[in-house]
Amino acid sequence: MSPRLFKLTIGFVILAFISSGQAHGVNGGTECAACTLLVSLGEQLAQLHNDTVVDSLFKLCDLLPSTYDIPCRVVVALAAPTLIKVFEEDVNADVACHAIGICRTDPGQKECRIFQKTSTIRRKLDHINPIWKEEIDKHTVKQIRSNICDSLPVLKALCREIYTKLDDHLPVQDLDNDKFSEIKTLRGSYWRGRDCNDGQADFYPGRKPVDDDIVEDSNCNGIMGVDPKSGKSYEELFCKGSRPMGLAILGDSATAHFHIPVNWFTPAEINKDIFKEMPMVIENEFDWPQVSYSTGFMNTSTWKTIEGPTDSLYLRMRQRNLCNHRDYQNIGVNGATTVSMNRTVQYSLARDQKADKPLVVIYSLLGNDVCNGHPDTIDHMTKPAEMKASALSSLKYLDKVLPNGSLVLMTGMVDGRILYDTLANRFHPLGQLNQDVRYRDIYEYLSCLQVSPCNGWLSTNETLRNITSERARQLSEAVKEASQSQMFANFRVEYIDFDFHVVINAWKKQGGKAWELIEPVDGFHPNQFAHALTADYIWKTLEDKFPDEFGKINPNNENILKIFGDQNGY
Ligand SMILES: *[C@@H]1O[C@H](CO)[C@@H](O)[C@H](O)[C@H]1NC(C)=O
Ligand SMILES: *[C@@H]1O[C@H](CO)[C@@H](O)[C@H](O)[C@H]1NC(C)=O
Ligand SMILES: *[C@@H]1O[C@H](CO)[C@@H](O)[C@H](O)[C@H]1NC(C)=O
Ligand SMILES: *[C@@H]1O[C@H](CO)[C@@H](O)[C@H](O)[C@H]1NC(C)=O
Ligand SMILES: *[C@@H]1O[C@H](CO)[C@@H](O)[C@H](O)[C@H]1NC(C)=O
Ligand SMILES: *[C@@H]1O[C@H](CO)[C@@H](O)[C@H](O)[C@H]1NC(C)=O
Ligand SMILES: [Ca+2]
Ligand SMILES: [Ca+2]
Ligand SMILES: [Ca+2]
Repeated sequence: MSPRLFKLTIGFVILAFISSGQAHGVNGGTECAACTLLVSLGEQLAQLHNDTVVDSLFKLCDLLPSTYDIPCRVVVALAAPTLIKVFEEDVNADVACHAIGICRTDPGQKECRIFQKTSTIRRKLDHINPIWKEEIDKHTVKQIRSNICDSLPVLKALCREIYTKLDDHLPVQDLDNDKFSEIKTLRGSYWRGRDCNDGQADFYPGRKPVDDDIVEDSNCNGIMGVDPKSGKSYEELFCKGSRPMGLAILGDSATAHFHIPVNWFTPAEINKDIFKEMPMVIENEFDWPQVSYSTGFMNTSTWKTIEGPTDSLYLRMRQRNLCNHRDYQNIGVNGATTVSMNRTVQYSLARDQKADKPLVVIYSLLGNDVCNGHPDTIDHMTKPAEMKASALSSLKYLDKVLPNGSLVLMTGMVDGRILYDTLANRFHPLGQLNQDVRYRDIYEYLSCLQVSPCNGWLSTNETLRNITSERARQLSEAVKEASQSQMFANFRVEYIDFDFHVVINAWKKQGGKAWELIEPVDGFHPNQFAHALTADYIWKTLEDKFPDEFGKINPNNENILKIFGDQNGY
């Protein structure tokens, strides 16, 4: 049984949340976590529906969208003989994944387990169901050993796209190479304003209008043509004096809005419908920038696997001036640090210093500089001097690409102690059915496998959590120093603290509880409700501190609305 099969199919989930680019752990690491998660899900489904584990897993595969059901069945078929053997007895997912060989105990490592030794779950004991027998026989004989990307045609296409083109965080489909796309996913219009002409590289959101957009809409804001009364172009009439500005954010998974649908991991809620959105979720790297606090613009009622209000900095800027329509870019990358921002991520920002409108750039790296999965986690945290130098390098780069009159806003890091404090003793979705897995258990398990997204904060060791927060505070200070260390020719730079307690307090005032603001599956990211509140918090901070930076409310908004309606949408 090839562990890579797991990694590429359902294991995507775990892989993405363990932040890209990090070590893959010990004792089977990521693949082991994915296997245990999946088998445990099968076990719980078996319990709910009086079924066997293998039957449940096959049925689960049948619920997946067509691209994934075949690889899923291959994986299950390969694992089935072992699973049937171990589930003839009362064992649990840990034991099963050890038996399959995906989880192991490497020399010098301690054994990692989520569950108690023996299962207390009551379900049918496994045996070979004749319905699956043929499929199981076929695959055990065949033994797929070659690279999964080459072995299944469906995955071949997917692998190519995801692994080669997405590495640079640019849209996968972009015919004119202007860094804007006509499609939604794969870093398309869910991430950056939709390209209104993908055959012309000088037509894209955010540029100053070509020939005042008399005949064509070159900046994709839906405003074009000539006012018959005055003979002036509408761009000149409605936008020219209004100080239009775009919004871009450089950041991490909190920026991109990482979200794993909780109903995928809630056995009682599993049905065909909730998996329909899986292709979209995977093509977006498990991120939801289209409803995020920075660049969100869509209503979550579009999907079944996310809920909560949408509010964003982009929407606020657009509301202030409709000329800003579609001028947004979300450059959030899961796992990004200050160092990777300077080395790679920032280069995917699209802005032409001469041809484009000024930009408000948010630079916000909330945690990965102190978060890693290493056992000696402190040694692997970014050092303050390194933080300052990288942040400063990024600012110098921005000075080469941002149009004059831009604004750069840098945020500090969050204090992640809030995570452990609010979640540790609560049940994780995986443990809700049998009340047997708490967040504390998940955190320890991921630490044990050395694949934790953040050993420092997701730790039972309070001293370590405190040390991590102290480092985060020093790193925030380093960013602040970088922001104040010199003047830049083309923008003003400002620093603000990112105080998540303000968001929590706003939520509590509405009668909510802190844990309700955290992503339930990963126990690590802010969720949709938190995003909407964050938009309000950051926007108010900006308006309060820099009241003159965003121009006045455009007095022509109503005229634009009247003549151009939804401005060609998104
Ligand atoms: C589970 O199914 C078996 C036969 O497949 C049946 O004998 C048993 O009564 C069922 N148990 C429940 C609780 O429905
Ligand atoms: C989102 O859609 C729901 C139902 O379609 C509607 O009630 C709600 O007002 C919408 N919210 C926004 C912000 O448009
Ligand atoms: C930032 O990135 C550039 C380009 O890769 C590199 O030359 C520079 O040394 C980096 N700065 C720091 C502080 O690492
Ligand atoms: C951790 O920090 C908190 C808040 O500053 C403090 O109350 C607590 O005593 C500290 N705990 C340890 C173990 O250092
Ligand atoms: C907690 O973490 C600190 C800092 O890494 C370490 O010195 C200490 O030994 C740890 N305590 C326990 C009980 O593991
Ligand atoms: C940017 O604009 C300001 C004021 O509009 C001007 O003083 C400054 O020289 C400009 N900077 C550059 C690099 O063009
Ligand atoms: Ca394009
Ligand atoms: Ca274009
Ligand atoms: Ca236009």
